[in-house]
Amino acid sequence: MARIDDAQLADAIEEFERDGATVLRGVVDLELLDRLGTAIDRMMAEGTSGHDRKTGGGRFFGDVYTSAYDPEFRHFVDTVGLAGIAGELMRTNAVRFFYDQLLVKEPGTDARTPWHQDRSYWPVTGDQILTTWIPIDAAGPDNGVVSYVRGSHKWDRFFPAQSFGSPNGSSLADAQAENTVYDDPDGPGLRTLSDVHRHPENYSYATWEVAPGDIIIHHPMTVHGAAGNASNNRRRRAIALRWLGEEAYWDDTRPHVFRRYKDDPRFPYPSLAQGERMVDPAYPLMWERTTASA
Ligand SMILES: O=C(O)CCC(=O)C(=O)O
Repeated sequence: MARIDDAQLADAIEEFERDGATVLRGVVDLELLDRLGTAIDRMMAEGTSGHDRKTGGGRFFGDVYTSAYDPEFRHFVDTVGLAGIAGELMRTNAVRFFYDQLLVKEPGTDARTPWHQDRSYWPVTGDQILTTWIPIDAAGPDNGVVSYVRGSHKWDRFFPAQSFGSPNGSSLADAQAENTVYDDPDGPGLRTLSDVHRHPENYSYATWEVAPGDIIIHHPMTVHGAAGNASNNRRRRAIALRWLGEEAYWDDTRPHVFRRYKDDPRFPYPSLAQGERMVDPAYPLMWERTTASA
């Protein structure tokens, strides 16, 4: 497990449970991050994988499940040592790796990450699902760090998935012009994605300046989003690693982003029945609580 002292961990658990997001400083090895950064740059230069978009003056590049086919990404997932931290924050006894997502916002891109909840996109229910968002470059509000609506993981609301790839998801102006992005089925009112978007003053946000080595952690129901990268020269490369605890259950009743991988042998897909725990070779076990860590 990455090095973290007991006081730092206790503070992080308290903030995570109260706000739905927290930050940990200096927990990722910098050489490992450099190595990942080189792999990302190679992948972006090759242009043979990932999803590439040029929006505004800069590039928005991303990929999902990169670790399934690129050994450098797999090496990062296997050695970064964050599964134990995820286990402590989820208060679970076993942690499985769910998947990774690469999100690069180059200087000048106006590609906004719309406000959303992650669980809407996933075939999972349960409380023990967690994301570690790992910046490879220093990130802050000017180059598109992610912001979290404090306490939104406890709203008891479920917002259907919206397309990030459609034009109306690509910039704040587009989203405002085409309000389908933020049309909540519950209609107008407090605690909806559209209200967060239109009336940011109604909410409190957790937003951090982060440096390489830091990680941001968030709950699957926390409403979050990010601006484009408005800087001239500050890249924003980040990788999100998603983790599953014991209380995470397969839920194939709704549309979700993984269906597209079902018949593609390059990607893991589970053989789980509706409602089963996410215990499957597609989600390798990465950490188990021992008596010493209990
Ligand atoms: O990096 C971003 O812009 C968005 C990240 C995100 O939404 C996530 O990791 O769940």
